[in-house]
Amino acid sequence: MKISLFKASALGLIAISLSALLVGCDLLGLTPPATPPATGTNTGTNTGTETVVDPGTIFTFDETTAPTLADFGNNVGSIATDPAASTNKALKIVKGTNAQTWAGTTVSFGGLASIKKLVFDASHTKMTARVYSPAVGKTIRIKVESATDNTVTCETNAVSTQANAWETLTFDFATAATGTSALDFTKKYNKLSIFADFNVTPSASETFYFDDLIFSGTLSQIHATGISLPSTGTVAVGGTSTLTATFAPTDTYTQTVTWSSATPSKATVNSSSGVVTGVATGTSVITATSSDGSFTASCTVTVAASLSNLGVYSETNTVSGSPTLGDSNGWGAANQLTVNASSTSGNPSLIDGTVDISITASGSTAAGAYGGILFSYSSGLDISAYSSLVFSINASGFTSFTDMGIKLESFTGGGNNEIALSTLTPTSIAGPWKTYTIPLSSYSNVIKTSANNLGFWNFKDSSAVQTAGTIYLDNIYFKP
Ligand SMILES: [Ca+2]
Ligand SMILES: [Ca+2]
Repeated sequence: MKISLFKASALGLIAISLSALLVGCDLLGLTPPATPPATGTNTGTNTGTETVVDPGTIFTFDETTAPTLADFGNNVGSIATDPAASTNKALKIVKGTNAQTWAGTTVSFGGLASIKKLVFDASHTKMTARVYSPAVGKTIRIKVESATDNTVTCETNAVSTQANAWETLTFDFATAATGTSALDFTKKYNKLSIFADFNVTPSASETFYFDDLIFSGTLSQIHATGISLPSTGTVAVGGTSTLTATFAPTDTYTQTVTWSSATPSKATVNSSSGVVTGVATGTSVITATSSDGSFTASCTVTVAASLSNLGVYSETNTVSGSPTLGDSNGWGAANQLTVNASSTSGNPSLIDGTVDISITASGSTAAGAYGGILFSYSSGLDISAYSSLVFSINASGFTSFTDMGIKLESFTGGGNNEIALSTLTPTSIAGPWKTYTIPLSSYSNVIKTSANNLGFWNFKDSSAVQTAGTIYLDNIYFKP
Protein backbone atom coordinates (compact mmCIF):
# COMPACT_ATOMS: atom_id res chain seq x y z
CA MET A 1 0.00 0.00 0.00
CA LYS A 2 1.20 3.49 -0.77
CA ILE A 3 1.86 6.16 1.78
CA SER A 4 -0.80 8.83 1.38
CA LEU A 5 -0.50 12.43 2.46
CA PHE A 6 -2.96 13.98 4.87
CA LYS A 7 -4.15 17.53 4.59
CA ALA A 8 -2.41 20.31 6.51
CA SER A 9 -5.23 20.46 9.07
CA ALA A 10 -4.37 16.94 10.21
CA LEU A 11 -0.75 18.03 10.71
CA GLY A 12 -1.86 20.67 13.20
CA LEU A 13 -3.66 18.05 15.29
CA ILE A 14 -0.58 15.86 15.33
CA ALA A 15 1.62 18.76 16.45
CA ILE A 16 -0.79 19.48 19.32
CA SER A 17 -0.92 15.89 20.46
CA LEU A 18 2.89 15.62 20.28
CA SER A 19 3.36 18.61 22.60
CA ALA A 20 0.66 17.24 24.93
CA LEU A 21 2.55 13.98 25.07
CA LEU A 22 5.82 15.71 25.94
CA VAL A 23 4.14 17.70 28.74
CA GLY A 24 2.77 14.42 30.04
CA CYS A 25 6.28 12.95 30.06
CA ASP A 26 7.53 15.88 32.14
CA LEU A 27 4.77 15.45 34.74
CA LEU A 28 5.72 11.83 35.16
CA GLY A 29 9.33 12.87 35.84
CA LEU A 30 10.61 11.50 32.54
CA THR A 31 13.08 13.57 30.58
CA PRO A 32 11.94 14.38 27.07
CA PRO A 33 14.67 14.84 24.48
CA ALA A 34 16.16 18.35 24.61
CA THR A 35 15.19 19.08 21.03
CA PRO A 36 12.61 16.59 19.87
CA PRO A 37 12.54 16.28 16.09
CA ALA A 38 9.45 18.13 14.91
CA THR A 39 7.31 16.26 12.46
CA GLY A 40 8.30 16.92 8.88
CA THR A 41 11.26 19.16 9.72
CA ASN A 42 15.00 18.71 9.71
CA THR A 43 17.63 18.91 12.39
CA GLY A 44 21.38 18.69 11.96
CA THR A 45 24.62 20.48 12.27
CA ASN A 46 26.17 20.21 8.83
CA THR A 47 26.27 23.65 7.25
CA GLY A 48 28.95 23.06 4.61
CA THR A 49 28.16 21.89 1.12
CA GLU A 50 31.46 20.40 0.01
CA THR A 51 34.70 19.11 1.40
CA VAL A 52 37.75 18.14 -0.58
CA VAL A 53 38.48 14.43 -0.30
CA ASP A 54 40.92 11.83 -1.60
CA PRO A 55 42.32 13.78 -4.55
CA GLY A 56 42.74 11.96 -7.80
CA THR A 57 41.36 8.49 -8.05
CA ILE A 58 37.80 8.36 -9.40
CA PHE A 59 37.39 4.63 -10.09
CA THR A 60 39.53 1.51 -9.70
CA PHE A 61 36.62 -0.94 -10.02
CA ASP A 62 38.07 -2.76 -7.00
CA GLU A 63 36.19 -0.61 -4.46
CA THR A 64 34.49 -2.40 -1.55
CA THR A 65 31.15 -1.14 -2.86
CA ALA A 66 31.16 -1.36 -6.62
CA PRO A 67 30.10 1.68 -8.62
CA THR A 68 26.68 1.73 -10.28
CA LEU A 69 26.67 1.30 -14.04
CA ALA A 70 23.94 2.68 -16.30
CA ASP A 71 24.20 1.73 -19.97
CA PHE A 72 22.57 3.59 -22.82
CA GLY A 73 22.37 3.12 -26.60
CA ASN A 74 22.59 -0.69 -26.16
CA ASN A 75 26.03 -0.53 -24.58
CA VAL A 76 26.72 -3.47 -22.25
CA GLY A 77 28.87 -2.48 -19.28
CA SER A 78 29.89 -4.75 -16.39
CA ILE A 79 32.59 -5.02 -13.77
CA ALA A 80 34.75 -7.93 -14.81
CA THR A 81 38.12 -9.57 -14.26
CA ASP A 82 41.05 -7.85 -15.97
CA PRO A 83 41.91 -9.92 -19.10
CA ALA A 84 45.61 -9.63 -18.21
CA ALA A 85 45.56 -9.86 -14.39
CA SER A 86 43.20 -12.26 -12.65
CA THR A 87 43.25 -10.43 -9.31
CA ASN A 88 42.27 -7.07 -10.75
CA LYS A 89 38.82 -5.88 -11.72
CA ALA A 90 38.05 -3.44 -14.47
CA LEU A 91 35.08 -1.98 -16.33
CA LYS A 92 34.22 -4.18 -19.31
CA ILE A 93 32.27 -2.61 -22.14
CA VAL A 94 30.85 -4.69 -24.97
CA LYS A 95 29.71 -2.66 -27.96
CA GLY A 96 27.60 -4.89 -30.17
CA THR A 97 26.34 -4.52 -33.70
CA ASN A 98 23.01 -3.23 -32.37
CA ALA A 99 24.69 -0.41 -30.42
CA GLN A 100 24.04 3.22 -31.23
CA THR A 101 27.02 5.28 -32.38
CA TRP A 102 26.63 7.18 -29.08
CA ALA A 103 26.31 4.06 -26.89
CA GLY A 104 27.97 4.48 -23.51
CA THR A 105 27.95 3.74 -19.80
CA THR A 106 27.49 6.16 -16.90
CA VAL A 107 29.59 5.12 -13.90
CA SER A 108 28.59 6.51 -10.50
CA PHE A 109 28.76 6.18 -6.74
CA GLY A 110 26.59 9.03 -5.51
CA GLY A 111 23.05 10.40 -5.58
CA LEU A 112 21.59 11.27 -9.01
CA ALA A 113 24.20 9.01 -10.67
CA SER A 114 26.96 11.35 -9.51
CA ILE A 115 30.64 11.02 -8.78
CA LYS A 116 32.63 13.34 -6.54
CA LYS A 117 32.87 16.79 -8.09
CA LEU A 118 35.88 17.28 -10.38
CA VAL A 119 37.57 20.54 -9.34
CA PHE A 120 38.80 21.82 -12.70
CA ASP A 121 41.11 24.83 -12.97
CA ALA A 122 43.60 26.08 -15.54
CA SER A 123 46.32 23.66 -14.44
CA HIS A 124 44.01 20.71 -13.67
CA THR A 125 42.05 19.74 -16.77
CA LYS A 126 43.31 16.21 -17.43
CA MET A 127 42.22 12.70 -16.58
CA THR A 128 44.04 9.46 -17.29
CA ALA A 129 42.51 6.04 -17.75
CA ARG A 130 44.00 2.66 -18.42
CA VAL A 131 42.38 1.34 -21.60
CA TYR A 132 42.42 -2.14 -23.14
CA SER A 133 41.14 -1.83 -26.70
CA PRO A 134 40.55 -4.64 -29.21
CA ALA A 135 42.35 -2.61 -31.92
CA VAL A 136 44.53 0.41 -32.62
CA GLY A 137 42.80 3.63 -33.62
CA LYS A 138 39.60 3.30 -31.60
CA THR A 139 38.19 6.61 -30.35
CA ILE A 140 37.44 6.61 -26.63
CA ARG A 141 35.33 9.48 -25.32
CA ILE A 142 34.79 10.59 -21.75
CA LYS A 143 31.94 12.97 -20.98
CA VAL A 144 31.65 14.91 -17.74
CA GLU A 145 28.54 16.86 -16.83
CA SER A 146 26.51 18.29 -13.99
CA ALA A 147 24.33 15.67 -12.30
CA THR A 148 21.68 18.33 -11.77
CA ASP A 149 21.92 20.17 -15.11
CA ASN A 150 22.44 18.15 -18.28
CA THR A 151 23.15 21.30 -20.28
CA VAL A 152 26.50 21.59 -18.48
CA THR A 153 28.76 19.13 -20.26
CA CYS A 154 32.32 18.70 -21.51
CA GLU A 155 33.48 15.83 -23.73
CA THR A 156 36.91 14.88 -24.92
CA ASN A 157 38.50 12.06 -26.90
CA ALA A 158 41.63 9.91 -26.86
CA VAL A 159 42.59 7.26 -29.42
CA SER A 160 43.94 3.77 -28.71
CA THR A 161 47.47 2.94 -29.90
CA GLN A 162 47.54 -0.69 -28.73
CA ALA A 163 45.55 -3.80 -29.57
CA ASN A 164 44.57 -6.23 -26.78
CA ALA A 165 47.03 -4.68 -24.34
CA TRP A 166 46.73 -2.14 -21.54
CA GLU A 167 47.86 1.43 -22.15
CA THR A 168 47.31 4.68 -20.28
CA LEU A 169 45.45 7.32 -22.29
CA THR A 170 45.18 10.98 -21.33
CA PHE A 171 41.90 12.88 -21.68
CA ASP A 172 42.36 16.67 -21.65
CA PHE A 173 39.04 18.44 -21.10
CA ALA A 174 40.69 21.74 -22.07
CA THR A 175 40.44 20.33 -25.59
CA ALA A 176 36.74 19.65 -25.96
CA ALA A 177 35.68 17.30 -28.75
CA THR A 178 34.54 18.98 -31.95
CA GLY A 179 30.97 20.20 -31.68
CA THR A 180 30.80 19.92 -27.88
CA SER A 181 30.85 22.55 -25.14
CA ALA A 182 34.07 24.02 -23.79
CA LEU A 183 35.08 23.39 -20.19
CA ASP A 184 33.80 26.12 -17.86
CA PHE A 185 35.63 26.46 -14.55
CA THR A 186 32.58 28.14 -12.99
CA LYS A 187 30.39 25.05 -13.52
CA LYS A 188 29.90 21.85 -11.56
CA TYR A 189 30.98 18.55 -13.15
CA ASN A 190 29.98 15.55 -11.05
CA LYS A 191 28.76 12.91 -13.49
CA LEU A 192 30.87 10.79 -15.85
CA SER A 193 30.17 8.56 -18.87
CA ILE A 194 32.51 6.46 -21.01
CA PHE A 195 32.00 5.79 -24.73
CA ALA A 196 33.96 3.05 -26.51
CA ASP A 197 34.59 3.32 -30.29
CA PHE A 198 32.68 6.58 -30.25
CA ASN A 199 30.60 7.56 -33.28
CA VAL A 200 30.76 4.04 -34.72
CA THR A 201 28.35 1.13 -34.80
CA PRO A 202 30.75 -1.81 -35.20
CA SER A 203 30.20 -4.52 -37.83
CA ALA A 204 31.24 -7.10 -35.23
CA SER A 205 30.95 -6.98 -31.45
CA GLU A 206 33.88 -5.25 -29.71
CA THR A 207 35.08 -5.65 -26.12
CA PHE A 208 36.96 -2.94 -24.23
CA TYR A 209 38.25 -2.70 -20.66
CA PHE A 210 38.82 0.46 -18.61
CA ASP A 211 40.55 0.85 -15.26
CA ASP A 212 42.08 3.40 -12.89
CA LEU A 213 40.41 6.66 -13.87
CA ILE A 214 42.55 9.33 -12.22
CA PHE A 215 41.87 13.06 -12.26
CA SER A 216 44.83 15.45 -12.20
CA GLY A 217 43.04 17.79 -9.77
CA THR A 218 41.10 17.21 -6.59
CA LEU A 219 37.68 15.72 -5.99
CA SER A 220 35.18 17.26 -3.64
CA GLN A 221 32.17 15.65 -2.09
CA ILE A 222 28.79 17.38 -2.17
CA HIS A 223 27.29 17.12 1.30
CA ALA A 224 23.70 17.04 2.49
CA THR A 225 22.15 20.25 3.79
CA GLY A 226 19.01 18.42 4.91
CA ILE A 227 16.65 15.56 4.31
CA SER A 228 12.87 15.43 4.16
CA LEU A 229 10.04 12.93 4.34
CA PRO A 230 6.28 13.20 3.84
CA SER A 231 4.88 14.53 7.16
CA THR A 232 2.35 11.75 7.43
CA GLY A 233 1.53 8.44 5.89
CA THR A 234 -0.71 5.42 6.34
CA VAL A 235 -0.22 1.69 6.31
CA ALA A 236 -2.67 -1.12 7.13
CA VAL A 237 -2.12 -3.69 9.85
CA GLY A 238 -0.03 -6.41 8.22
CA GLY A 239 0.62 -4.20 5.20
CA THR A 240 3.86 -2.54 4.14
CA SER A 241 4.80 0.80 2.73
CA THR A 242 8.22 2.09 1.73
CA LEU A 243 9.40 5.51 2.89
CA THR A 244 12.05 7.33 0.87
CA ALA A 245 14.05 10.27 2.20
CA THR A 246 14.65 13.14 -0.19
CA PHE A 247 18.06 14.77 0.05
CA ALA A 248 18.92 18.40 -0.40
CA PRO A 249 20.77 19.03 -2.58
CA THR A 250 19.45 16.31 -4.87
CA ASP A 251 22.97 15.30 -5.89
CA THR A 252 24.21 14.80 -2.34
CA TYR A 253 26.96 12.25 -2.81
CA THR A 254 26.14 9.90 0.06
CA GLN A 255 22.40 9.35 0.34
CA THR A 256 22.28 6.69 3.05
CA VAL A 257 19.81 6.92 5.93
CA THR A 258 19.09 4.79 8.98
CA TRP A 259 15.44 4.28 9.88
CA SER A 260 13.85 3.89 13.30
CA SER A 261 10.34 3.63 14.70
CA ALA A 262 9.36 5.43 17.93
CA THR A 263 6.54 2.95 18.63
CA PRO A 264 7.40 -0.44 17.19
CA SER A 265 4.33 -1.96 18.85
CA LYS A 266 2.31 -0.01 16.26
CA ALA A 267 4.65 0.03 13.24
CA THR A 268 8.12 -1.31 12.60
CA VAL A 269 10.60 -0.11 10.00
CA ASN A 270 13.52 -1.86 8.39
CA SER A 271 16.57 0.11 9.49
CA SER A 272 18.15 0.18 6.04
CA SER A 273 15.34 -0.16 3.49
CA GLY A 274 12.67 2.14 4.99
CA VAL A 275 9.97 -0.51 4.57
CA VAL A 276 7.29 0.19 7.20
CA THR A 277 5.10 -2.68 8.41
CA GLY A 278 1.82 -2.04 10.23
CA VAL A 279 1.62 -4.00 13.50
CA ALA A 280 -1.47 -2.64 15.32
CA THR A 281 -3.86 0.27 14.83
CA GLY A 282 -2.43 3.57 16.10
CA THR A 283 0.49 5.76 15.10
CA SER A 284 4.27 5.70 15.19
CA VAL A 285 6.77 8.39 14.31
CA ILE A 286 9.25 6.97 11.81
CA THR A 287 12.56 8.82 11.72
CA ALA A 288 15.28 8.80 9.08
CA THR A 289 18.82 9.85 10.05
CA SER A 290 21.32 10.61 7.31
CA SER A 291 24.81 9.16 7.60
CA ASP A 292 26.11 12.40 6.05
CA GLY A 293 25.50 15.22 8.55
CA SER A 294 23.18 13.28 10.87
CA PHE A 295 20.13 15.15 9.61
CA THR A 296 16.79 13.76 10.69
CA ALA A 297 13.30 13.88 9.26
CA SER A 298 10.18 12.25 10.60
CA CYS A 299 6.92 10.90 9.27
CA THR A 300 3.94 10.14 11.49
CA VAL A 301 2.56 6.88 10.16
CA THR A 302 -1.02 5.98 11.00
CA VAL A 303 -1.67 2.26 11.12
CA ALA A 304 -5.19 1.54 9.94
CA ALA A 305 -7.21 -1.63 10.43
CA SER A 306 -6.52 -4.18 7.74
CA LEU A 307 -8.87 -4.12 4.79
CA SER A 308 -10.70 -7.05 3.26
CA ASN A 309 -10.81 -7.67 -0.46
CA LEU A 310 -13.45 -5.61 -2.27
CA GLY A 311 -15.45 -7.90 -4.54
CA VAL A 312 -16.60 -6.81 -8.00
CA TYR A 313 -17.91 -10.20 -9.11
CA SER A 314 -17.13 -12.84 -6.53
CA GLU A 315 -18.66 -15.33 -4.15
CA THR A 316 -15.51 -15.62 -2.04
CA ASN A 317 -15.08 -11.86 -1.55
CA THR A 318 -17.92 -9.60 -0.47
CA VAL A 319 -19.18 -7.45 -3.31
CA SER A 320 -19.97 -3.84 -2.50
CA GLY A 321 -20.59 -0.65 -4.40
CA SER A 322 -23.49 -2.21 -6.38
CA PRO A 323 -21.89 -2.63 -9.78
CA THR A 324 -24.18 -3.18 -12.74
CA LEU A 325 -23.00 -5.60 -15.38
CA GLY A 326 -23.58 -4.79 -19.01
CA ASP A 327 -22.23 -5.76 -22.39
CA SER A 328 -21.13 -3.56 -25.20
CA ASN A 329 -23.59 -4.65 -27.88
CA GLY A 330 -24.69 -1.64 -29.82
CA TRP A 331 -21.42 0.28 -29.41
CA GLY A 332 -20.98 0.43 -33.19
CA ALA A 333 -18.93 -2.11 -35.11
CA ALA A 334 -19.16 -4.40 -32.13
CA ASN A 335 -18.40 -8.04 -31.91
CA GLN A 336 -21.80 -9.39 -30.91
CA LEU A 337 -21.70 -10.90 -27.45
CA THR A 338 -23.97 -12.87 -25.21
CA VAL A 339 -23.19 -12.29 -21.57
CA ASN A 340 -24.53 -14.61 -18.92
CA ALA A 341 -23.70 -13.29 -15.49
CA SER A 342 -24.81 -16.37 -13.59
CA SER A 343 -23.47 -19.17 -15.69
CA THR A 344 -22.69 -22.58 -14.32
CA SER A 345 -21.53 -23.80 -17.68
CA GLY A 346 -17.91 -23.27 -16.69
CA ASN A 347 -18.26 -26.49 -14.69
CA PRO A 348 -16.61 -28.78 -13.85
CA SER A 349 -13.75 -26.37 -13.33
CA LEU A 350 -15.29 -23.55 -11.29
CA ILE A 351 -12.73 -21.44 -9.45
CA ASP A 352 -14.98 -19.44 -7.10
CA GLY A 353 -18.32 -20.61 -5.74
CA THR A 354 -20.89 -22.06 -8.08
CA VAL A 355 -21.41 -19.42 -10.79
CA ASP A 356 -19.23 -17.49 -13.18
CA ILE A 357 -19.70 -15.12 -16.10
CA SER A 358 -19.75 -16.61 -19.56
CA ILE A 359 -19.20 -14.36 -22.53
CA THR A 360 -20.01 -15.89 -25.87
CA ALA A 361 -18.70 -13.94 -28.83
CA SER A 362 -20.07 -14.53 -32.32
CA GLY A 363 -16.80 -13.33 -33.82
CA SER A 364 -16.10 -10.42 -36.08
CA THR A 365 -13.49 -9.62 -38.66
CA ALA A 366 -14.89 -6.14 -39.28
CA ALA A 367 -12.33 -3.36 -39.09
CA GLY A 368 -12.44 -1.71 -35.70
CA ALA A 369 -14.65 -4.43 -34.23
CA TYR A 370 -14.73 -4.42 -30.50
CA GLY A 371 -16.83 -5.74 -27.68
CA GLY A 372 -16.76 -6.71 -24.08
CA ILE A 373 -18.40 -6.49 -20.70
CA LEU A 374 -18.50 -3.65 -18.25
CA PHE A 375 -18.99 -3.31 -14.51
CA SER A 376 -20.40 0.16 -13.92
CA TYR A 377 -20.49 2.15 -10.69
CA SER A 378 -22.73 5.11 -11.45
CA SER A 379 -21.77 7.03 -8.29
CA GLY A 380 -18.12 6.02 -8.37
CA LEU A 381 -16.25 3.39 -6.36
CA ASP A 382 -13.51 4.40 -3.90
CA ILE A 383 -10.58 2.05 -4.55
CA SER A 384 -7.89 4.40 -3.22
CA ALA A 385 -7.01 2.10 -0.32
CA TYR A 386 -6.48 -0.92 -2.58
CA SER A 387 -3.29 -1.88 -4.36
CA SER A 388 -4.33 -4.25 -7.13
CA LEU A 389 -7.07 -5.74 -9.28
CA VAL A 390 -7.38 -9.54 -9.32
CA PHE A 391 -9.44 -11.65 -11.71
CA SER A 392 -9.55 -15.18 -13.09
CA ILE A 393 -10.20 -16.13 -16.70
CA ASN A 394 -10.89 -19.44 -18.44
CA ALA A 395 -10.30 -19.12 -22.18
CA SER A 396 -10.22 -22.83 -22.98
CA GLY A 397 -13.38 -22.44 -25.07
CA PHE A 398 -12.03 -19.66 -27.27
CA THR A 399 -10.04 -20.63 -30.35
CA SER A 400 -6.40 -19.47 -30.21
CA PHE A 401 -7.17 -16.97 -27.44
CA THR A 402 -4.20 -14.61 -27.21
CA ASP A 403 -5.18 -11.28 -25.74
CA MET A 404 -7.78 -9.01 -24.23
CA GLY A 405 -7.89 -5.58 -22.62
CA ILE A 406 -8.68 -4.77 -19.00
CA LYS A 407 -9.82 -1.17 -18.81
CA LEU A 408 -10.48 0.99 -15.78
CA GLU A 409 -12.03 4.42 -16.10
CA SER A 410 -13.16 7.36 -14.00
CA PHE A 411 -15.53 9.94 -15.42
CA THR A 412 -14.82 12.99 -13.26
CA GLY A 413 -11.42 14.63 -13.35
CA GLY A 414 -9.66 11.56 -14.65
CA GLY A 415 -9.43 9.29 -17.60
CA ASN A 416 -8.73 5.65 -18.31
CA ASN A 417 -6.00 3.12 -18.87
CA GLU A 418 -6.28 -0.22 -20.64
CA ILE A 419 -3.87 -3.02 -19.77
CA ALA A 420 -3.30 -5.81 -22.31
CA LEU A 421 -3.53 -9.29 -20.81
CA SER A 422 -0.54 -10.29 -22.95
CA THR A 423 1.68 -7.99 -20.86
CA LEU A 424 0.82 -9.91 -17.68
CA THR A 425 2.01 -13.19 -16.19
CA PRO A 426 -0.58 -15.27 -14.32
CA THR A 427 -0.12 -15.20 -10.55
CA SER A 428 -1.66 -18.67 -10.36
CA ILE A 429 -3.03 -21.35 -12.69
CA ALA A 430 -5.67 -23.93 -11.71
CA GLY A 431 -6.73 -26.21 -14.57
CA PRO A 432 -8.09 -23.98 -17.36
CA TRP A 433 -8.31 -20.98 -15.02
CA LYS A 434 -5.57 -18.37 -14.93
CA THR A 435 -5.55 -15.71 -12.22
CA TYR A 436 -4.01 -12.32 -12.90
CA THR A 437 -3.10 -9.40 -10.64
CA ILE A 438 -2.74 -5.87 -12.00
CA PRO A 439 -1.22 -3.19 -9.72
CA LEU A 440 -3.59 -0.22 -9.56
CA SER A 441 -0.53 1.98 -10.15
CA SER A 442 -0.82 0.77 -13.77
CA TYR A 443 -4.07 2.75 -13.98
CA SER A 444 -2.35 6.10 -13.52
CA ASN A 445 -5.03 8.14 -15.32
CA VAL A 446 -7.86 6.89 -13.10
CA ILE A 447 -9.05 8.93 -10.11
CA LYS A 448 -8.94 6.16 -7.51
CA THR A 449 -11.46 7.76 -5.17
CA SER A 450 -14.15 7.53 -7.85
CA ALA A 451 -13.78 4.75 -10.41
CA ASN A 452 -16.78 4.31 -12.69
CA ASN A 453 -16.14 1.53 -15.19
CA LEU A 454 -14.20 -1.72 -15.18
CA GLY A 455 -14.23 -3.43 -18.57
CA PHE A 456 -12.97 -6.74 -19.94
CA TRP A 457 -13.05 -6.62 -23.70
CA ASN A 458 -11.69 -7.31 -27.17
CA PHE A 459 -11.01 -11.02 -26.86
CA LYS A 460 -8.59 -11.77 -29.69
CA ASP A 461 -6.81 -14.66 -31.29
CA SER A 462 -3.16 -14.63 -32.40
CA SER A 463 -4.09 -12.75 -35.60
CA ALA A 464 -5.68 -10.06 -33.45
CA VAL A 465 -9.04 -11.05 -34.88
CA GLN A 466 -12.04 -11.53 -32.63
CA THR A 467 -13.06 -15.09 -33.36
CA ALA A 468 -16.16 -16.84 -32.07
CA GLY A 469 -15.82 -18.51 -28.71
CA THR A 470 -16.67 -18.45 -25.05
CA ILE A 471 -14.68 -16.84 -22.28
CA TYR A 472 -15.38 -17.38 -18.58
CA LEU A 473 -14.56 -14.74 -15.98
CA ASP A 474 -14.82 -15.09 -12.21
CA ASN A 475 -13.66 -13.88 -8.81
CA ILE A 476 -12.96 -10.27 -9.78
CA TYR A 477 -11.92 -8.15 -6.81
CA PHE A 478 -9.71 -5.32 -5.58
CA LYS A 479 -7.02 -6.37 -3.12
CA PRO A 480 -5.53 -4.11 -0.40
CA1 LIG B 1 41.05 -2.15 -11.07
CA1 LIG C 1 -18.00 -17.27 -8.84
